[in-house]
Amino acid sequence: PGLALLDADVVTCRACPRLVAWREQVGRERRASFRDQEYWARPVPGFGDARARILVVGLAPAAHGANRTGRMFTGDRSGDFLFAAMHRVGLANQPTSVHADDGLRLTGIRATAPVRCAPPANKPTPDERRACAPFLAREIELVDPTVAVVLGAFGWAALLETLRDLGWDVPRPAPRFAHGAEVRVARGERTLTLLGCFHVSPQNTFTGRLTPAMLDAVLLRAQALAAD
Ligand code: DU
Ligand code: SF4
Repeated sequence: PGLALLDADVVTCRACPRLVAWREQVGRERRASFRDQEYWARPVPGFGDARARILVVGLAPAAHGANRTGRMFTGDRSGDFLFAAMHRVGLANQPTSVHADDGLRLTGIRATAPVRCAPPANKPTPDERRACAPFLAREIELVDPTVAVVLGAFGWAALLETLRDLGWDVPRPAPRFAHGAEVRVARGERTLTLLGCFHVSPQNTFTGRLTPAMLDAVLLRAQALAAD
């Protein structure tokens, strides 16, 4: 029930004028290329296991990926790369992710983003990041993961800031993002381990900066930590 309420609040949000305009403009302009489909063009909620031990934190919906399909990481090459890896390590029931009703189910893992609307050039402003942060905070409180796989420096900084706001003992200055970085924070008895990973965007995967083996290794490490 908590997550359903969160999702309802996310998908109706219009707090960022620039992003509301952009997500709807992209939808209008590109709807013709995807004639048979509804273009989502709204904020995108988290997707996957409500009781996930592992939370994947990206950046924001892609204009023609999640902004089109309405499901996080779904419908573009970033999602193809990510969900194929989840399937290889046993966290997803199928390797492909085409549209929001394709039967994909995640077990033990959930995908989300610190900004829920597609931003121009994949670059949200600091104000937009701060406006959207309460949704990530609520998702963390509801799901209560023990591991966060963080795809890229933007998500890394946004997640650490949100965790600090939630009372986790995030060091100052905040730890820097790196592929392979592993940072453990605590709040009372609870711990959360952040694992840094290059983003699954084509600019990283086409160039070999992030290979399937590298992503598999991060997910396997996340599973090992989650099993502790
Ligand atoms: O109604 P539903 O979205 O299929 O979710 C039913 C149930 O399955 C809920 O507890 C979330 C969970 N789930 C999941 O584990 N993995 C998914 O990818 C989607 C839903
Ligand atoms: Fe609302 Fe977040 Fe979208 Fe801004 S980015 S309009 S806060 S859902």
